[in-house]
Amino acid sequence: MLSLSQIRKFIDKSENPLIIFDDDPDGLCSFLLIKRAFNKANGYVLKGSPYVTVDLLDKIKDFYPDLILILDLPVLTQEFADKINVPMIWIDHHPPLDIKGVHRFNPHLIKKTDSRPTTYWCYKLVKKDIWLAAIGNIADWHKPDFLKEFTKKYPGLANENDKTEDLLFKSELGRLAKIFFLILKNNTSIIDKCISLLSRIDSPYEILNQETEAGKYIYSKAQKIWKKYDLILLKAKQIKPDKNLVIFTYSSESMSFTGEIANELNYIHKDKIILVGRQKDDKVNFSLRSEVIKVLPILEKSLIGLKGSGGGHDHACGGNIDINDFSKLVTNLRDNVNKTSK
Ligand SMILES: [Mn+2]
Repeated sequence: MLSLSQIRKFIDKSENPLIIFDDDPDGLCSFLLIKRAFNKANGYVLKGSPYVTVDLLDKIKDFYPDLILILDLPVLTQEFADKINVPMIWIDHHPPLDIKGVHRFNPHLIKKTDSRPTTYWCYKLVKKDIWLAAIGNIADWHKPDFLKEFTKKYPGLANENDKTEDLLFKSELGRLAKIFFLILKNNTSIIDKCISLLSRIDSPYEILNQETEAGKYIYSKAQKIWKKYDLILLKAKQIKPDKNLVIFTYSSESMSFTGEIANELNYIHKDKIILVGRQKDDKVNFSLRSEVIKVLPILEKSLIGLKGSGGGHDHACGGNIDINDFSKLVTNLRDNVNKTSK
């Protein structure tokens, strides 16, 4: 595994790095930290898929990178790595995959239980823009050890003694995390514009209080999605638990909110297992959450024999499944949860 100072040297030496990152606040903040600190790098947000595959090769060629960084993406295929002939660095905090030809940085490789977000490590790498670091960490459900320093520098945005979930759902810092989440649900040209504005913006107050043109633009693009999001959230909040499971499904062509809705339901139903599914065509994309039980191994077991796949973290994971197998998945989850909690 590379050290952070080795990664720094790679980026210093590079003239045209390309950063491929996940389309969530952790991915976005990780990218912004590096982009702003080194004052170089093109960014490519990987929308709607956690997989870095050969499908990306054509797009990558357009950037002529001499270094590729992959941030906060859980899966990279060996076939993809084999086709890349510039140095490649993969900074991530999902269960690590052993792919040849890529330099990895992953906290799991040092300590199995360490899954601090990608933004956490990118902040250690650059040591500046603590506000972006705080947003990425909180959005990924992690209260970072530098929160006190953040609250001193940016008063009024968070209370350092609050619990992680209260920071996420009740603080201004949490509102920023939501804004970052929402802007990434826009179309690519709007996302690109938001990213370029975020690469130069000076403070979080610009966005929250809409103090500048850039801040206003970013806020308005979040606001537009916020309304659609709240309609779905309202329905989700009305769902009553069925024993230890809370299951909510909705159908939407354009936008996936399953992860975020699942987080919000988890905040309301703290002792339950949350399953949120979005139907699209003949598939259901879903997110699974629980604080009380490790849902990732349960999901893996429950998917056996079904037309679907999944992955993620122990307490927050997700996947997709053929619509005809969805009810079977629910049954399997219920059975496996009961077996585990006995
Ligand atoms: Mn992450």
